[in-house]
Amino acid sequence: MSLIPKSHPRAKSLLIREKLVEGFDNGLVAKEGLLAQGRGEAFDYLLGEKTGKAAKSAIKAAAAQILLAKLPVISVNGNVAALCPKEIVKLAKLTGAKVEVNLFYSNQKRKNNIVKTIKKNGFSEVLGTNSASKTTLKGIDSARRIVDKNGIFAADVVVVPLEDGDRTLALRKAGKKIITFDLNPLSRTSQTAHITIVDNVTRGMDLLIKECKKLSKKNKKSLEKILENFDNRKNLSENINEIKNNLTKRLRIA
Ligand code: PTJ
Repeated sequence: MSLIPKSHPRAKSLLIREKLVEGFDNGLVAKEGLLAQGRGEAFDYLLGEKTGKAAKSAIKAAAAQILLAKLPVISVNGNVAALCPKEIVKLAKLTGAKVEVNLFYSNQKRKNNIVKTIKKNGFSEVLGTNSASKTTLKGIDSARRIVDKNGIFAADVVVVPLEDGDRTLALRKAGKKIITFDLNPLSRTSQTAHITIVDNVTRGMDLLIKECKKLSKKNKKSLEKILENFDNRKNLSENINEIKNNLTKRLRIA
């Protein structure tokens, strides 16, 4: 049972933190994943712990991009498996995307635990643990270079929540469209991806599912139009303005 009172002004953030700790205790999350969450929390605090206008427009572009994809793949790491396994499965089922486990701090046991979690949430074919279909992505030194040749390697669109800059760049160089969730609009991943959703993955993933449902009724041309009108650099600077405005507002109230 959670020790966090519902009345706590930042209960939501503390509950997300609990999910991560639980994920660590259950062998899903790397120790470093707890630190990554701390970094994310700091940016979320600056954003006002809400999904801003810029994030909503990135979510719309991401939905259009996924719906236009021939072979979309969602890359899952320890933090994502702990924070939103249900949503990953929902998104994959809705859009026909594949799901692949890909870890920075690679560890077979943790990979198996993550696969089990995704399966328990209703998705049976999780890629990333079959050594027969393993291949290597050029331009990365970390364990993230090992990918499935029928998954990330073959994908035209890859969703990489909470990613590192090296793989984002390598995937981009390999000709794939990259969508990421990253609360830090200044990170290398945020700057390198084609579409960066500057939002907590725990809020944004649900909104992405809703947007995919909504846009699935649109034709190809209107989806392409949404993408034409989206500029990631501009969107990142809008996110920074939202942070600035939020901080100015808070200072005025104090
Ligand atoms: O499970 P593994 O081995 O693949 O490891 C995964 C982590 C997350 C530990 C690894 O990818 C890592 O070291 O990530 P970073 O570079 O510390 O964090 C990536 C980005 O995610 C940072 O810019 C954080 O601000 C951001 N972030 C952290 N938590 C969230 C987040 N973005 C959205 N939602 C979050 N909940």
